[in-house]
Amino acid sequence: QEAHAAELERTFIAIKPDGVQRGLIAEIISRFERKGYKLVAIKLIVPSKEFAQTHYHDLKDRPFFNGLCDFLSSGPVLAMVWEGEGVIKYGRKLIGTTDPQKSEPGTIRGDLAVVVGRNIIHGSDGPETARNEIALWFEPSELVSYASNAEKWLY
Ligand code: FUP
Repeated sequence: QEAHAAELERTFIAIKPDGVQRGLIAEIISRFERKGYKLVAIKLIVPSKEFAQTHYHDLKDRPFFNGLCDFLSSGPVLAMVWEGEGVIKYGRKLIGTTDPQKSEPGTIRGDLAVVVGRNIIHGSDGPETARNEIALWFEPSELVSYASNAEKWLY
């Protein structure tokens, strides 16, 4: 089958400061890569608190909002865009549920995290969120389109 890269879905994935500090970058990237998803953007940045508040604006009325934004802006975050069929929903499956205690073994949070406030990774929860989060974290020029040899074996 011929792959049409432009039609493939994209999602925003971020390794939070706890995941970066714990040395889990390669482990997490590896899980998306081995699945067959394609990395199209990546950068390491320390977001400002204001930026964290924008990223998590949907949660602004929750009691943990302030602590969550302090935490996200407390150190380097590895921001990424991953591409592939079903990557938004399946990416969430790879990640596991919000609370690592409820995440199945085999998921990123299930295998690598213990509490909800330090759950090491973020992934967009739907197509509209994915679009908005990619636009918030990346300039269009930072998204790299390239042919991958694996695609003809994946699709
Ligand atoms: P998720 O989409 O799985 O990251 O979950 P949410 O968007 O609901 O929550 C975003 C982040 O808020 C979580 F990753 C961790 C934090 N959070 C808490 O600290 N306490 C809670 O009770 C729920 C979420």
